[in-house]
Amino acid sequence: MPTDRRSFLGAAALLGAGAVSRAAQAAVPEAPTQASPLTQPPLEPSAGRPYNPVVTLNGWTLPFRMNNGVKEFHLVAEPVAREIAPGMVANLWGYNGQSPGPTIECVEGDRVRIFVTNKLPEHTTVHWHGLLLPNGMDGVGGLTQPQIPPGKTFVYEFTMTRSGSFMYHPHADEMVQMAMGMMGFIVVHPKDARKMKVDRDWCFLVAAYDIDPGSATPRVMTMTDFSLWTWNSRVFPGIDPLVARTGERLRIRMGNLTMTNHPMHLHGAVFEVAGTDGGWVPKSARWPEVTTDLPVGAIRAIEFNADLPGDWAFHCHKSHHTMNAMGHGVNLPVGVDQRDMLGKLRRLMPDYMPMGGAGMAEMGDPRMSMPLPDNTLPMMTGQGPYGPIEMGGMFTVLKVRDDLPRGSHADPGWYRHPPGTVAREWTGPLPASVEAPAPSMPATLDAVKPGGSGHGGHQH
Ligand SMILES: [Cu+2]
Repeated sequence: MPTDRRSFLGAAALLGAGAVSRAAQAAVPEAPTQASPLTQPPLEPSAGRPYNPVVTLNGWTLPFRMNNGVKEFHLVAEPVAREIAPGMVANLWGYNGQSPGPTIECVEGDRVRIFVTNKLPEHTTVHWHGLLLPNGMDGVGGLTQPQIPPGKTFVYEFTMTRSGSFMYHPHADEMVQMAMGMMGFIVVHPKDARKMKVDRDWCFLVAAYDIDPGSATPRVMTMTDFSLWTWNSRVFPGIDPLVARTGERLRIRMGNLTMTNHPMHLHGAVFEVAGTDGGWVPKSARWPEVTTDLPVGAIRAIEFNADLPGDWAFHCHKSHHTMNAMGHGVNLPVGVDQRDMLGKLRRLMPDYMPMGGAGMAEMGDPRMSMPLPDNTLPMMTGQGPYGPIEMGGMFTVLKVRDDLPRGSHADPGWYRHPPGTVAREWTGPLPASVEAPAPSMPATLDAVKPGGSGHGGHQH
């Protein structure tokens, strides 16, 4: 019987991404699902060549089974309920219980067979972004295969020809299916475990959702004005910290499936882009960075040494991407003294709370918290050891510690700064303010307007 199964699977694979018959269903591997939105411990390889497994930020890795030397995986495309951060759950589409789907992890040279069951209300496919594979396995609906109808299982089979960082997502009704959260990471480790070796290796995908406060389903037609900027479908303070031990070599692999770029900025370390979805970057072609742009539809794998202990911010540098559900139509009354209006407004709206006259920092203070609609998140939030962090969206903390147990991924809590090393109020004398000397340039300049009658050729 097992021989029959194996030979049938071989035949199914030769047919390409074809529907699996009922006889083959019996041989389809289990499709584990994940209930937790928290970062799961790395999945040590159960068979095949050894590797140092990745940690999927607020995610998990899909277990595989060996079948005659082929690594078999089973993805189930389905509607999921994803906790974006404590206090908000979104109705998304994903794989195996979560959005993003589980990370698929294997080794250069591995033969893989990936079963995809469609439990969505519409057809789908899976495209393996960045992998070099036979054209019929590329997962572009209509072009390289028929779409996978609801209720059907297709099988993809190919060889992982190169190591690196890749991703999977549908190539069928893409605008809807990616806006709903269908995506996952693929990590292919080098055959030689000594090559590109790091001590810790994280991965995540960047996605944007437009979910109205009080609702739970993304508006899939949105093109630019998203309300939630997520890493692995999580926002700060729901994004777990990245934990490392001083002296370790670290890698963070980031993929962008939003419709805009993200300048990713890391404090407390200098990194190099060591890989893209095109492969590893030769050492001679790298340069030092503290911010790197993560373009649309691309992956950047950054590497650095954790030299400095501390709690180091790691975030997108677009300040609107480190905010949660914003009302972009709100007028920010910086510089407006609202005190004299207060009496008049309170007569109309007894609960009216004037905010923003001195900036918006007070919105990060939980004592100033206003009632929010159900199932939404404060725009600026998070409490640190010294007060409100006033962030949201694409923000987390790299926690580097001298005393972290080797291999531990547990959150060590806030950094304890050595005495005398924290910025503090200056209580000594201050110099009297002096006026800067006036510039020596003439106060007025005679400007000559270009153009005029001599430029008859220009029509405006
Ligand atoms: Cu961004």
